[in-house]
Amino acid sequence: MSYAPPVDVAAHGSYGPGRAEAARAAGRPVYPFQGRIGSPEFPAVSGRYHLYASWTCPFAGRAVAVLDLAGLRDVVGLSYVDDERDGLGWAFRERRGADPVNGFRYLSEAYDATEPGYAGHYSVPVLWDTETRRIVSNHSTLLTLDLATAFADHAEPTDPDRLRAEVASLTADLHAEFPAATSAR
Ligand SMILES: N[C@@H](CCC(=O)N[C@@H](CS)C(=O)NCC(=O)O)C(=O)O
Repeated sequence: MSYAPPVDVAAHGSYGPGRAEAARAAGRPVYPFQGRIGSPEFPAVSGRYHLYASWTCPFAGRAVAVLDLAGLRDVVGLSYVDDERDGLGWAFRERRGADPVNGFRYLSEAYDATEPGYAGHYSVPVLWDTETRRIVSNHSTLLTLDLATAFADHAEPTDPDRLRAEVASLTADLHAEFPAATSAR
């Protein structure tokens, strides 16, 4: 496993809106990969798919929350890109760990593997198919919906009390961390 080099904005610039704008200018969806789990191309098979997420992205966080709530941690893989990026986009570094599936150093490699020469936006979350070695979806709404519904045969039965202690502990930590935000209640 290898890591991307440190963020280098001086060399690569910032990750700006340019790639998303290029997609729009080309009349292409900004989130163009929209395969559906449960379709003939992407059947809901345990162990076949991997979610690339980011600690910093609320859309990715929502997909990760669904993995937990649906009891899919052993069904769909999960790893995280680094929290920061330069003009080369999301990357795998020591802070959040290497890419355990493909050994990519940059998430752009997943996009290029799916569509050589891909000129659009490099976003997270990304749902990757380990069998066809391509992105199923980078459309957060659709992929999150599929995670919530398509693996029903594999999901743990929902137990509303299962996460209650963890939620209480996290809530207590958040109140301690942000007393001003919660004291008005
Ligand atoms: N609306 C998007 C949400 C995904 C998104 O906006 N991801 C952001 C992070 S929250 C991203 O990866 N942006 C590229 C970047 O900042 O490098 C979707 O439907 O997938």
